[in-house]
Amino acid sequence: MTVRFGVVGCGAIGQEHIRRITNTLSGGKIVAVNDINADNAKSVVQKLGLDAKVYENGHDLIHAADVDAVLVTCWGPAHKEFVLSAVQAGKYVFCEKPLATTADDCLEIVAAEMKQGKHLVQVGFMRRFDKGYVALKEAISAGKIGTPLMLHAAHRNPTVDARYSTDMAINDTMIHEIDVLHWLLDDEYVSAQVVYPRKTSKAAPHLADPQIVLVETKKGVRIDVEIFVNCAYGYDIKCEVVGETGVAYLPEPATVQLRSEAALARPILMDWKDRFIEAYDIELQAFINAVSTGSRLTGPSSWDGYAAALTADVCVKAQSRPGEILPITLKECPEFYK
Ligand code: NAD
Ligand code: ISE
Repeated sequence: MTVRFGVVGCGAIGQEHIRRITNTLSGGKIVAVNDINADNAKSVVQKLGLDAKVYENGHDLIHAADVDAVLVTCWGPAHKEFVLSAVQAGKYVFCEKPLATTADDCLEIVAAEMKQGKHLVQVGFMRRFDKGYVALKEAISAGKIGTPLMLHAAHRNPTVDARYSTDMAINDTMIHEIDVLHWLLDDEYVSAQVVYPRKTSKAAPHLADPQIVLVETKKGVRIDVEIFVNCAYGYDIKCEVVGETGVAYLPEPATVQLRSEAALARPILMDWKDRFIEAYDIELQAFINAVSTGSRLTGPSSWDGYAAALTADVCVKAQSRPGEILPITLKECPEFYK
């Protein structure tokens, strides 16, 4: 069965996903698009030569009889409205991160999904599908470094636009680490603390950059995450797990090593679109495969969306109380999501 997609939000990542479903992946087709800015939706249809209907209203798109699954790629604050509407209509939905901007809104989605009695939601935390993180998890689970004790991570963007605010370092950027690191360690977070190093002169006056978030897990692993979104030199993602008998590193992306002009060099990617291109393909292909065969979705669930949102809420609170350690208390995970 071909999965017929309706897309809400045709901006940067919406267009990326539309392109990959249309040109790269198998088993999916874009049949409907919507954007609050109708010109965006129309121009995507034209630009990509889609045979898709443009809807003025996202809810009409969700309820269209020929839409099997909804791709929510509009801006974060509108995610809840469309995910909830899709779930209530009994439709599958792939939602870009964050699932919703507050933990309570995520719980509303969780409740609606459990009421349907079926797993309908996958959240776009694509790093769980990245081959590097998968290999790292396998190495840790196989005991190659013994019991994990510490984890050092960095999330560096070359630059951000003027609208990027201090809290976005957590709920837009570090939210990827929040999701992937506890999955990697098979653990849960119990506390968070934020400290601020010297500020880069490249950041806008309103933005604290870089930041360091220190998190502790239930098993006692200490995690430090550096978020540096005006690092200037590239899009660089680091993860190093220190165990009792060894250290495991997230592999670097495969770029060509050059010996030239008296230097040994390897290029560094500049854009998230390129850094995780394969992971985006794999996560969406997994979604399409599950929907078309009616099997259970394998990607991050709405519960994972809730866990990330709650953790992000605490980290954002910790930003305004530098140095203070704040508790992270998740609700008990329902059997439905285990
Ligand atoms: P963007 O600003 O480029 O695009 C957002 C689009 O949504 C715009 O075209 C806007 O007009 C539209 N929109 C806003 N409100 C809407 C509404 N109520 N109804 C319909 N359309 C609406 O942003 P983006 O970079 O594409 O980000 C979109 C989402 O994807 C965000 O939640 C972001 O966090 C996420 N994202 C995820 C990744 C990742 O690595 N997984 C990368 C980038 C963005
Ligand atoms: C963006 O929304 C993403 O999700 C990228 O992966 C992240 O690196 C960037 O900081 C965010 O703004």
